[in-house]
Amino acid sequence: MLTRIDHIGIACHDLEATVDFYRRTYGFTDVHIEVNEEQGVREAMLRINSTGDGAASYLQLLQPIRDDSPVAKWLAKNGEGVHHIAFGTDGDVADEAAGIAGKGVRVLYEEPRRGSMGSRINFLHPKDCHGVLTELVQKADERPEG
Ligand code: V0V
Ligand code: CO
Repeated sequence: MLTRIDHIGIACHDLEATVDFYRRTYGFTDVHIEVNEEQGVREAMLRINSTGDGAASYLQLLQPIRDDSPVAKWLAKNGEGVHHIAFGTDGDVADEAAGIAGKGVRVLYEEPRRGSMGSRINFLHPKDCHGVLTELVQKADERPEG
């Protein structure tokens, strides 16, 4: 089941400057930065709630590290802005993706790939989702029971 908005992905030209904007303007100071070579990005996850209920949500700021990466291509066409939304699963992301594929929506990867902070991710094609690139996320600590 999809149980939350895990994150909103935002494409930017300058990761440090954009992180600084969110820090100064809203006070989001819990920042995790990593490089994802496969996805062609350097990204910052800004935790935006700390209610302690385990249902954290994030902004994901994305700066391309290669000109041929999906985010570089998108930035060249659209400029900075919202690039994708990501739903969090409460179980295995592969099962979730298979269920959605069965409804006729294109899932981009045959197997889940590595996402931020040890998560497993997959994407749904924006043309099958009313123009929204949609990501499915299974957090590192959300392994299915058993
Ligand atoms: C492209 N299109 C989009 C879009 N990207 N529409 C909405 N939102 C987006 N982000 C539209 C585009 O305007 C075109 O529409 C059409 O899709 C084909 O686009 P294209 O520019 O020719 O690009 P493609 O087809 O080469 O690639 C598009 C896809 C690509 C979605 C297949 O971006 C992709 O593989 N994305 C998944 C990986 C990704 O985005 N990684 C970065 C985040 P018209 O003009 O034909 O109407 S990594 C991440 O989130 C991580 C690590 C994490 O969360 O942990
Ligand atoms: Co993402």
